[in-house]
Amino acid sequence: MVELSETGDVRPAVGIVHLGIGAFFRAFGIPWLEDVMAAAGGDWGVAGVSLRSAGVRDRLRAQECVYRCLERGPEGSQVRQVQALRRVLFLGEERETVLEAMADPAVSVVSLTVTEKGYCHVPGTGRLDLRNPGIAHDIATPDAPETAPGLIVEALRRRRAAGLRPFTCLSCDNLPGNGEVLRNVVLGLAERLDPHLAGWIAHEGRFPATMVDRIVPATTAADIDEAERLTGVRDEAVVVHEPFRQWVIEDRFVDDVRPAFEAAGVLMADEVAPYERMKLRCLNGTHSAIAYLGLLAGKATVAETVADPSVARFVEGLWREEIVPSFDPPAAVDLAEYTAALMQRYRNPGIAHRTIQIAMDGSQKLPQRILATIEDNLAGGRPVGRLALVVAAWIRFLGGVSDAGVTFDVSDPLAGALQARARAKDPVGAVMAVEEVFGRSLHGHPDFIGTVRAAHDRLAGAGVRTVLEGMA
Ligand code: CS2
Repeated sequence: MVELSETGDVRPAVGIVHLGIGAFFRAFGIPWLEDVMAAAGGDWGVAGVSLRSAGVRDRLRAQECVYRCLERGPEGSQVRQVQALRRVLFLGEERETVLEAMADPAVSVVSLTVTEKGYCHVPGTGRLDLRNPGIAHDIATPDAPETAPGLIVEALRRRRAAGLRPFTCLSCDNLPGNGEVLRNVVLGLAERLDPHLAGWIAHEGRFPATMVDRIVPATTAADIDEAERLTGVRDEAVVVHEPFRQWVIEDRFVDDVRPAFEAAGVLMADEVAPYERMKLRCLNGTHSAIAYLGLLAGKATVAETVADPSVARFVEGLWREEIVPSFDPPAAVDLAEYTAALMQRYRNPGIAHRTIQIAMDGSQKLPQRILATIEDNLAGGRPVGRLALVVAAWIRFLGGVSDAGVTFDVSDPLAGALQARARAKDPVGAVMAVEEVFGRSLHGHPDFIGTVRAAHDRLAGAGVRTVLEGMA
C-alpha cells in the first residue's frame, strides 16, 4: 500500500517497528531503508517508538514524520528529506498502540537502537538482569511492559495467540553478539512468564546479529538553523551525520521475509562477528579513549581532542600496538587503511561530536570496547599499557573533575556506586572490584590492576597532556 505525501512523493506502508527512535536510527537506518526501497521496492516504512521522551514524537508528528538529514562532509553540507518514517509513538502515553503496531500482521521486523543499557542484561554475562527494576516491573505486569525485552515478549505473545508468525528481532546496538544478547534477554523473560511462549520464540524466532556504523552527534539549535538556511524550511527534527555508513547484517530472518538490503549496499553476511569486533574495538574503543582523555584535558569534542598531536599519536599507537593485533579482521579488510580512515572521520570539522555524549554509560560500554581487548592481549602476552591508561582515564573521569579542576556530570546506570568508589583511598582497586564491569578475569589480575594504578597516579599527578606528551 502506498500513500502520497504533501509533496506528492510516494510513502511506503509500515513494515518495521523500530524501538528507540533517536537521532542514530533516523540518520542511519531509515534513510538506508529508503535507498533499499528505491532500488528494490517493498513496503518497509517505519513506525518508530520513543521509549523515553514525548518530545521526539511531538516534533515529528507536527511535521507528518517527514524530517531532514544534514550530512556534513569535509567539503560541505547537504540535506536530504526522509519520508520512510510513517509514525512515531511514545511508549509512556501510547503503550497499547505500540503493542498493536508490533502485533500487526503487516509488520515482520522489529528493530532496535535502545543503547547498551536498554537490553537489561548483565554486561559481563549477556544474561537478563533480574534485578533490573524495569524487568521486575515487566515480570509483575507483563501486559503493560516498559522495557524493550518486555515489549517484544508481550507483542510476540499476542502474535502467537492470533496465529501469526513472529517478527524478526533486529538489534542495531553496539554490543558484541547483539542478536544473541537480544535473544537471551527475550527468552530469559519469556521463560519466566510462559514456558510455552518461550519455546515458540526459541524455535520460530530469529535474532540476526548486525554491525552498524555512522557517527551521529546530538542535534544542536545551530544545526536546525543551518538546515533552514540551506532549504528554506524550518525542521525541528533535523539529524546530523557524517558521509560514511556501514551496515552488516546476518542473513537469518523469519521465513526469509526482509527488505532487499543488498540492493543498496548493505552487506548480508553469514558471520557478523569479525566486522563487529573490528568496529567495536577500533572505532568505539578509541572513541571512549578520546572521550575520557579529552574530557580530563578540557576538550569538548572528538575533533578538538584529536587536533592535539599527542592525543592523535596516542590513538594511533593504541591501534597499531594493542587493538589491531588483538583480533582477526574480516577477509579482505586492511586494518591500517581502516584505522587511517577512522582518524579522518574523527577529524571531520563539520561533526561536533561531544566527548561528554560518548563518555556516558561507560560501565555498559567499556567491557566490549576496551576490556575484551585487554583480556585477549593478556592471554596472548601482548602489550596493554595504553589500554590500561584508558581504564585509568575512565576512573579519573568517574571522579567528576577535569585536570583543570572543572567538574562534569557522570551519566551512567551505575554512577552512584562507581563515583563513590572513584573517591575511595584506592580508586583503581575499588572501581576494578565491580564485577558487573570487570568480570572475574581482570578483577583477579593483580599485575594488570597495578598497571592501571600506576597510570592513574601519573594522570592524577601530571594531567593528560603531560602524560601523553611523555609517551611520544
Ligand atoms: C559512540 C558511538 O556514543 C558513543 O559511544 O562511540 O555512538 C559511535 O559514534 C557509533 O557507534 C559510530 O558508528
